[in-house]
Amino acid sequence: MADKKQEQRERYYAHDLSDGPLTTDQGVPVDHTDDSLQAGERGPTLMEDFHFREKLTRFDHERIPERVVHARGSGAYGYFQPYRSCAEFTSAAFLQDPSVRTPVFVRFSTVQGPRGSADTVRDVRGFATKFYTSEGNYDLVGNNFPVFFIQDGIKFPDFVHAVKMEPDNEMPTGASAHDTLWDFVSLQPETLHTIMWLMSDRAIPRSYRMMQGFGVHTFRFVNAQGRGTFVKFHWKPKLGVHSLVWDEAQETMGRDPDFNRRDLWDCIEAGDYPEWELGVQLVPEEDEHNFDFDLLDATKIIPEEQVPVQPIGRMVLDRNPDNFFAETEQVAFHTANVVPGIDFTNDPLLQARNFSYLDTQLIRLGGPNFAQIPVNRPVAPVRNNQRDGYHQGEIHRGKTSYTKNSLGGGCPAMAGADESAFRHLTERVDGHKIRRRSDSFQNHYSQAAMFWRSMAEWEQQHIIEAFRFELGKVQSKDVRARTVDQLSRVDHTLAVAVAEGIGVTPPERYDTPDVTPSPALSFENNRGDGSIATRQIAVLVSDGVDADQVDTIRSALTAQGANVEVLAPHDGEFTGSDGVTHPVDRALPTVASVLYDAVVLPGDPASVPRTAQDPAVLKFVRDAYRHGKAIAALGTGIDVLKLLEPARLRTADEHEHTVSDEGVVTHHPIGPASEQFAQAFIDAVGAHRHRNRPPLRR
Ligand code: HDD
Repeated sequence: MADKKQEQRERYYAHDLSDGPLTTDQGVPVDHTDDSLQAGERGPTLMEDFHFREKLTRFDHERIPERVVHARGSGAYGYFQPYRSCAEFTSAAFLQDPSVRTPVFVRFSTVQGPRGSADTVRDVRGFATKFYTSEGNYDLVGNNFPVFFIQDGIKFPDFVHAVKMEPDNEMPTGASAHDTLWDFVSLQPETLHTIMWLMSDRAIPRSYRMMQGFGVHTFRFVNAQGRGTFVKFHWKPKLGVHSLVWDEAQETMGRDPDFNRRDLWDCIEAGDYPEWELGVQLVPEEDEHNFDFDLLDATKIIPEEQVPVQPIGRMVLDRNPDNFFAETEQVAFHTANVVPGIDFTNDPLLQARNFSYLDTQLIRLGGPNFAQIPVNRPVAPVRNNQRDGYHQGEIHRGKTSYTKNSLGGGCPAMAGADESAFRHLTERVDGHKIRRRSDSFQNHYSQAAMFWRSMAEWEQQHIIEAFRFELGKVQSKDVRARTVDQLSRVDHTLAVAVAEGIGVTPPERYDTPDVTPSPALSFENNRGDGSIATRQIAVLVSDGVDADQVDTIRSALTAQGANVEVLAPHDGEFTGSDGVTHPVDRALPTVASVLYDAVVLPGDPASVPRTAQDPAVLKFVRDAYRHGKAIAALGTGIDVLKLLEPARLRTADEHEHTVSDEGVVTHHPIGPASEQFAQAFIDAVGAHRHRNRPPLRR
């Protein structure tokens, strides 16, 4: 459905290339673009070749500076629709009418790596949404973590210098496992809560479509009566929150550096539109000081158990951009892009952001007119006296560009009382000029400890392994020891486990905070509804496998919205046990287990399937097993599985039908997959990952 934003974009589409001949930038037709104009066949190129000069000049100027952080990202258009009116809390027009869809553009990103870095790095993910509302653009520039590394934006350059590639050798790319980051962390305890998130599997999302988003700061809603309410924004993905495992994430970087980008693009192309629910935590102004942390401190969450998240609407992304550079690269977000009904708080991180984003766009997009770039254009009319500057694309008519004027009839007029103008919340502010962090910002360990204690055992184990990986790559022994000492102030067991892995003397035991866990933080409580929609499932075949089994399991899975691909040693076709040929979707050498969520091993009615002799198949299945993915084996397909020698795993024998153990679902009888088997496998895929598998013997 075309919305206002789409109608606007279409007005800016370049001329159709099929509409006429190649031209210069001046519209002059060109009939030859392969040879430059030369004086004689082997002579020098002539200066007068304006086409040659224009073509080269334009090419030389194609690049713009990448974003100083969040350089790598992917975006999509869609819409937001509220469930009900939020008038009680905010006058924002896009949160009033459940029948109104507001167009959006969302850009997801990693933070540390440059534009060309891999997707599946351990990092925070940006989750920035531009709402093209009837009252102007509102940008919710969030992340997939609800907290940030620092409390005051004046530290942002320090933090970013520490986490980015080191300045002497520009390493590492897209990674935080290096000395300068951990040096910073070890000296700046306010980073610890967010560091716990960074070491958790939240930092390696399976898909942008399967991660939460957070506005992070406490913002303010303001209603028509001018009453303010503190608000925290949450995006919850419909498909649940799911992650990769670290080993898998690392291999994925090589197999498909565009893993998350491709996933987003392909799903939208296929009509599997990603969806999130917008929720809010609301705190009345009079309750501001009822918490044991400061609402203005961006290193803290309000536990959901304390203030529940109320769903207020949903967002669907249903259109890929037409041009990456024009749209995804040039989109300019800014925390200060707010609309009537949404306001700031004094969070010093937010205040700094309100300066930084406009400032960065001026250099990145080459001047002050970037709001005219189609992706940034509001659908609300723009009327003002801003003029000129680089890349002015509009022709402002008339003589007056100042307020007040009489020659222009006093236009543009100020918004009247009946028009919704932005009005800053009236708030009394009183204080001494002071450069000092408030005492209410000084508790850096409690919520780090709360996060740790809210994790399931396997999540804690992954966090320990992540710390060992990261700190194990830090060369400075002092930095390692200092970080472990900091961890010991969060949780002694954690600190000791990390210390043991990185050759550091276990730190002393401090009094650690006594905290109440927040179950809402664990993956265990964010799995979604167990749907397998859009999961990628591989069926490994070779000549001779039972094509009936392939068909029945494929139909059962696709009926649930999964994407099934038949993989064979070569592209083209495979011959089933019935002698009939069937299409292959992909050749095994072009893919890998890490690109799929689950794997199916059909059997060969005559013998052990030939897949059993293929090292690529064995690696595929071994990786799927190690990464906790659902595995289905039918008939003699079970023999392929057994080659891995999983310790203690139970599989169906010839007297049994379906057996499901830790996400490994086996079905003995020869013949098509039964409904019971298909359902057991669907449940296993829906559980996403099986964390308690016995290890492989080889
Ligand atoms: Fe930021 C980009 C999110 C703190 C300064 N930030 C940027 C993007 C996201 C965030 C998602 C990418 C937007 C896009 O896709 O174009 N940033 C956050 C969050 C923060 C945060 C959730 C903490 C709550 N940022 C932060 C601070 C500062 C900045 C404290 C500076 C004082 N951020 C920037 C920036 C960027 C940016 C330098 C780089 C490119 C851009 O703005 O457009 O201005």
